Formats: sequence, C-alpha cells, structure tokens
Amino acid sequence: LAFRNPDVQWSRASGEISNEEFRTKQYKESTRYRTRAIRFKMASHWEDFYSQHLPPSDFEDNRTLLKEFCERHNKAGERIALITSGGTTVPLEHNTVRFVDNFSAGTRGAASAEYFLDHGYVVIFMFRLKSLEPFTRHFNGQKFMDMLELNDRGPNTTITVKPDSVDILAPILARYQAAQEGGRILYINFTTVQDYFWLLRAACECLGPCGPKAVLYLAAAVSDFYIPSNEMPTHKIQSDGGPPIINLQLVPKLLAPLVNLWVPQAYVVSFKLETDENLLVAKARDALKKYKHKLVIANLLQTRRHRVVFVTIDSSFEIVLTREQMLSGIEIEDVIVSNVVLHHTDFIQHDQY
Ligand code: 9Z3
Repeated sequence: LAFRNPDVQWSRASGEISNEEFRTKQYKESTRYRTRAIRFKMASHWEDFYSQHLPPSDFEDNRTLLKEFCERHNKAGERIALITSGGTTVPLEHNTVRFVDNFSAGTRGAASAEYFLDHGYVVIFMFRLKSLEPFTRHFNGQKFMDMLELNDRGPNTTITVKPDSVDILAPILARYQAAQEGGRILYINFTTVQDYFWLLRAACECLGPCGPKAVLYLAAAVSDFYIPSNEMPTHKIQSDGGPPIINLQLVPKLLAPLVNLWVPQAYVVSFKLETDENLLVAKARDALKKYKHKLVIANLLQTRRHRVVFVTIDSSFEIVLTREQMLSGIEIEDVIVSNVVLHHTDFIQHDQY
C-alpha cells in the first residue's frame, strides 16, 4: 500500500468495475509503484556504495594526476582513451589475507593501449596492479633477461642487448619512449573492486570536459559481487570456527551513472564476457538497451583471443582472426581498436547529439 499512487481515481465502490477488474488494477498499480521504488533504490545504490566505502589511500594523488593529464590534453584538442584493464579483487577481510579474484591477465587492455597510442590517442591506462602493462607485456617472465648480455665482468661491466634481440626490442622501445616522453600515457592502478569504483568515477569526472573526444574502453573484468565493508571481518577468518559462510552482495552497476551523469557526451564502449554462446549477443544488447551507450564488444572466455562481436543497438558484426593471422603475430586488439576508432570518428562527426 505504501507504493499505491494516491492520484488513482478509480475505486470499487464507484461500481464502475467488477471485482476481478478491481483486483487486477490493484495488483498492477501496486506492482508499478513497487517497481519504481525498487528502481529508485537501485539508482541510488551506487551512491550508497561510495558513502559506505573509503577511497584507496593514494586516491588524492591519483585524482591530481588524472586532472592534470585530462586538462593538458583537452586543451591541446587531443582524443583521450580511458582503458580499464585486468581483474578486480574482492577482499574477504579488512586486513586482507584472502580475496576472490578472476582470470583476467590484462592482455586485452594492455595491447589495446598500444594500438590507441598508435592511432594518435592519449591514454589513461587504469589497470590491476601486477597485471600486464603496455610495452613491458612483450617481455614477461624470463624473456627480458634472455635478451641481455653481460660483458666484462668486474669494474667495467657493461650490459648490451643481444644482436638477435635488437630487432624485437627496438620498435617496442621506440613506441614506449615516444609515449613516455610526450606524456601521452598515464598509469593508474587498482587492486580491489572498491578501488576500481573510486578511480573510475574520479577519471570520469576529469574526462567530462573532454566531451565527445573521450573514449571509455571498459575492458577490465570487474567483479559482479563483493562483501560490503560493514559485513567484512576485520581480521583473518579462522578455520577453528568451522567452514565460513561467505555472503556476497551484488555490486552496483556503474554504467548507469557513468553514461547518464558522469560522461554523457563521451563514446562509451563496454565489454561483455560470457561462457555460453547462446547468451552472448542477447546479453550485450540488453546492456545497450539498459545503459544506452553506443557499443558493446562481446566475447566468450574460451575464444576471446581470436573472436569478438561488435554489438550496437541495431547491428552486430564479428571480428575473427584466422589461425594464419594469429601465427603471423596479428593481435585481435589491433583490429578491435581500428574499428573502435572508426566508430568514434563517426560519432564525433555525426552522432554526438
Ligand atoms: C572483457 O570481456 C575482456 O575482453 C576480457 C579480456 C576480460 C575477457 P584478458 O584480460 O581478458 O585479455 O585476459 N572484459 C569485460 C568483462 C566484464 O566484466 N564485463 C561485464 C559483464 O560481462 C560488463 S562491464 O557483465
């Protein structure tokens, strides 16, 4: 009853409708208002999240960096890509010994950052600490050490790059140095889903003034579930209390305020990850209908390195790499970014209003 619309004029006493109609109308009205009330609750959910969770300790420093980066490049009229990359953790304790994590290595985001730079964009690379980073991703593990040679052990030691590694290192080093020296890439890292939420909102606030020149390329694998701060134990969960029952809650859907409030003029691209082909495009389209952004790039966990589907509200097309293309070193992110840049250019020229 609390959700009944006081303005509704009909009543059973008026004798205008039958009992059955009355019950149906009553039910419909109550559901309608209940649905609205729930929607309202959902809409404010993200605000509750920020009021109930503290920002990360280096938040103010990151905010300053973001602001300076966006202002400088906005003034220069450059296109800016915010790329999120890697997985978020979900801590189980405030003094975190254990956390829930996910599979993402950050390949998609790190590779895409390089290609956006190649297309002349400046990049905010918002990544999970210790996940892959642009440029250094090519020399993971022992690869880098294996490229080097120690000469003359002793006081005159020098280190050189082995001749057969120069051709591999040189072009990557050149791209890296161009990005660094021109101040064209800003690295911001997160670990938990809470950090991610704070930093994403801060980045959006700084990107707002860039209008349609900003692309948001949300490739991070963000947890759908978390333990709210007030439900998390302070100390390490003990095993002598028996098996713990861990109650995860849904995280608020940030795409809603992001698209509608924080960066309403930007070109927003989200990624949709599924493991079931039958759900892939339908879920991507659901997201577009719900959040009203422009593009969802859908991928299956199992085939994400060689197949993605670009889904807009009224079309979809696949990008598939052949085995030969993969063997020749072509990365799917190269093709994805080229297509996103085309869409973004079109958006700037025609669609933005
Ligand atoms: C993706 O779907 C990315 O393409 C991958 C890339 C995480 C699969 P890797 O880092 O993998 O290269 O190993 N990202 C989005 C995942 C996500 O959390 N999407 C949400 C969802 O699917 C919507 S925003 O519900």
